[in-house]
Amino acid sequence: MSKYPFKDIEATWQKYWAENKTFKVTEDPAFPKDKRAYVLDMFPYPSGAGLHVGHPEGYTATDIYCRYLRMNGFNVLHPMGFDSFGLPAENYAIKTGTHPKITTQANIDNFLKQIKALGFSYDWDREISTHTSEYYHWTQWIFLKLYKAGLAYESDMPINWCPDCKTGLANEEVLDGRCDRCGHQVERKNLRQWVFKITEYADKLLEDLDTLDWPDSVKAMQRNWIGRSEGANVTFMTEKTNDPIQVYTTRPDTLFGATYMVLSPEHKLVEKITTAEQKEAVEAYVYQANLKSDLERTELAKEKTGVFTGAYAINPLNGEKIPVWVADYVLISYGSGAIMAVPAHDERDWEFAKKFDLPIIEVLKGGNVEEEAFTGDGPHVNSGFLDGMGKEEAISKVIAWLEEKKIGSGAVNFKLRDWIFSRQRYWGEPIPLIHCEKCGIVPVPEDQLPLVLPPTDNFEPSGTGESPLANISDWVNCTCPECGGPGKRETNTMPQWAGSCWYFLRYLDPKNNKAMVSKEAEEYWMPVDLYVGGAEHAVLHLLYSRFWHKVLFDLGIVQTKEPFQRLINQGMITSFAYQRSDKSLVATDLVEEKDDKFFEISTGEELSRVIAKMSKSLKNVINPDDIIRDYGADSMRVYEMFMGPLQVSKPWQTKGLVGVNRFLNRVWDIAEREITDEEPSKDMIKVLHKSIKKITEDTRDLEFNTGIAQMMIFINEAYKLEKCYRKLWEPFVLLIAPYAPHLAEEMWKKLGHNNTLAYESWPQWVEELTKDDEKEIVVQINGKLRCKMILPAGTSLDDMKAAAHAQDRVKELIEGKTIIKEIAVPDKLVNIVIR
Ligand code: ANZ
Ligand code: ZN
Ligand code: ZN
Repeated sequence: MSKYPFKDIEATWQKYWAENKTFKVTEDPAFPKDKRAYVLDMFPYPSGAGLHVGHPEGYTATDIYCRYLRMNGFNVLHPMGFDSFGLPAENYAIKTGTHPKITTQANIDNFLKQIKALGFSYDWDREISTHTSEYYHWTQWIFLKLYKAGLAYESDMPINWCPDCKTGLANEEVLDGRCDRCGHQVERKNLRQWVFKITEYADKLLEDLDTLDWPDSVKAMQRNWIGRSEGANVTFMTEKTNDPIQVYTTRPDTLFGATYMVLSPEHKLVEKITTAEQKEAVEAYVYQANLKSDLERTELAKEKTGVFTGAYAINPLNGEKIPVWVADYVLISYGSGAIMAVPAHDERDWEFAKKFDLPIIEVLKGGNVEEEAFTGDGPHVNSGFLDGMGKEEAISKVIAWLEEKKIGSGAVNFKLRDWIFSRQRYWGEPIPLIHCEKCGIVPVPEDQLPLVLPPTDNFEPSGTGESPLANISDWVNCTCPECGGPGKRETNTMPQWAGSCWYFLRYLDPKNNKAMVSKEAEEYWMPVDLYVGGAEHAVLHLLYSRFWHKVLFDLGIVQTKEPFQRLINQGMITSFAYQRSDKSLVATDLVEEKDDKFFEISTGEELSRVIAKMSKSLKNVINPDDIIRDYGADSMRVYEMFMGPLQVSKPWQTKGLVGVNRFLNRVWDIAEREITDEEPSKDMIKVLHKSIKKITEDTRDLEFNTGIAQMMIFINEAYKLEKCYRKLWEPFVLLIAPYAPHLAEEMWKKLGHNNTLAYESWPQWVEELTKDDEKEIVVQINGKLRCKMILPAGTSLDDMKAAAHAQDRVKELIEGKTIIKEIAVPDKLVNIVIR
């Protein structure tokens, strides 16, 4: 069979689409609101490694959907751009001295070449890159809007700090307590920071999740991250110094079981209440705790540590004197940074009490608190006026009691922390603020934006906790816009999240230099109807962008409360890896396959095949460029969609890719046959209508793998015909077009059309023609007609007999009789012979 000329075909059509701007889209008022669609991909960070196979997965899915929508009369916005500020480019600059602007542009060019080679139907006139001043002009403008709304503040906060890289790190840049760049242990360091009050939006961010068509798992992750809990603040007094210690508890009903208290090592009272004898031990402990990350400190599995302060506090409920400890499992950043410990009913407290031999008092019945903490519900005991009550009742009773006595009150707490927004780095948006000795902090006037990132070859961080921008004194020293006196620019930059918080708005009106987006464009397209991307963005990007959007909404700048109406997470494309019996992995190139078994070449050991992430060390990384070169973009597209449902993770199998390529070759083979206007057989018409129905529904529902399976069924039948029937082929070419657009355009041309098929009408099916024929079957017993039944034409003989036995009349007549013989005639009758 001929290998179809995908190289020529793909190059030709990519050129055609680009030259004719086939996918350029405008805000055409002729399309009513329900015929407009905004379909968005998570834009890539243009890394030096280029595109990996995960990118085309989501991008192909949205592309198929967009092409399908266009053919169904929709005006479709489908843009692409680059998230191009960020750490790797700056690291590379420090290592090689190449300016990040140069590496970033080179990487973008490479990504563009790769993305364009896949034939996606983006409107390239709307391309954006977040590192360009035309773009970050508006990132800075939004920052000022948030600042002026009182949502940005300066604060000295302990943050993750790598002493080796001399920079602050975001939480997501710390892995297992170590620096993601150099592996050095991360410390906590107080640094001056710009912080956003995302916590002011905690309630809205939580409530509006209910309005979104998002995967439940992502919603659950956002809910957990926001972490709303209800409980009470309770004040304990220290015994000698008479200082109030406020604690936050979700279980005020367990107050009678509080046998000790814990202050976080950073708590303000630690120094004050610690006794002279305990001073040295406490100071040493506090110093050690400072070196650990929050994650290390709170991990359940970690051995608990702590020291006694020597001080006592009084339980306000029963007047008992309880010891006050310092322990790092209590975080300063949550609640009030102090807890009442109830070892009988809290796991962490239980472990701590066991280790330090502190009393465990049961206050709810139901478990064995000597063995483990009981966290369930049950009647209260040892609890005075709460005895006998269940959890909920006891909680409200005790809160009422605390409120009456003015020693506590009901309280709501969030896990969500304010968002540390500044970075001590070069390759990011400058924060447009000026420090003036006279006027304080002064925003850069809007008409002076963009505040351009100054060029420099000195990217090395200073080590003082300042960004490299602090070294550029020409830039730092400026005039205060308010008083005209000397001012100093803010030298921290924004984190990578800034640009991606709002990029979907810029696509709507990318060249506007008067506003971030015109009201008309925003009203025309928003919200995003479908957003597809990886699950790793469940909290950070998707939470940050919802926050900015809500602020912009409250300021009247945008008109939708939520940016992304529907979200789909694509599954990860994994790979196979090979495992020895001791579970160690063998690189793919050291393995041979014999009779579906796998062996390590050097030792002959049989290996088991397992699923693993693609990785350089396992030599199982697939490069999209190689696939496109050897099999073509259409094969790559169809294969990635055929691997399985979009949302699940699935292993790459080159065998499967070859199979898809063979399928497209067969399609081409049919297209090369003599085209005829003769009427196809009735059976083929039926196959066609069934296919139109199935492929339409599956494409609409983003169930591309089963849609492709139906195309294969159709091609199996069409392949048996000698000619290419126009009546069958025109609709089929349109059906496959979203999936294999280059091939389809070429076949459309062969059918005599001289225009792109991108805006042809999607084929329609006739319901009648999708139904199987039905036959009336006669059922006889001993040759005598007893009843009739309707079955699909071509029902197998066994199924016909079974259907006959299911008839009530037959059951009745053969009861207690012996069946001698059963005869079935296809599509006609069943005769049961009994005695
Ligand atoms: C007493 C108690 C008894 C608690 C009990 C739980 C069970 P969530 O539900 O996650 O919001 N806590 C409070 N502040 C803390 C801090 N800064 N660091 C570490 N732990 C802290 O957690 C609230 C519970 O976590 C609080 O309720 C408190 O322990 C602890 F049977 O108080 B509880
Ligand atoms: Zn480091
Ligand atoms: Zn001033």
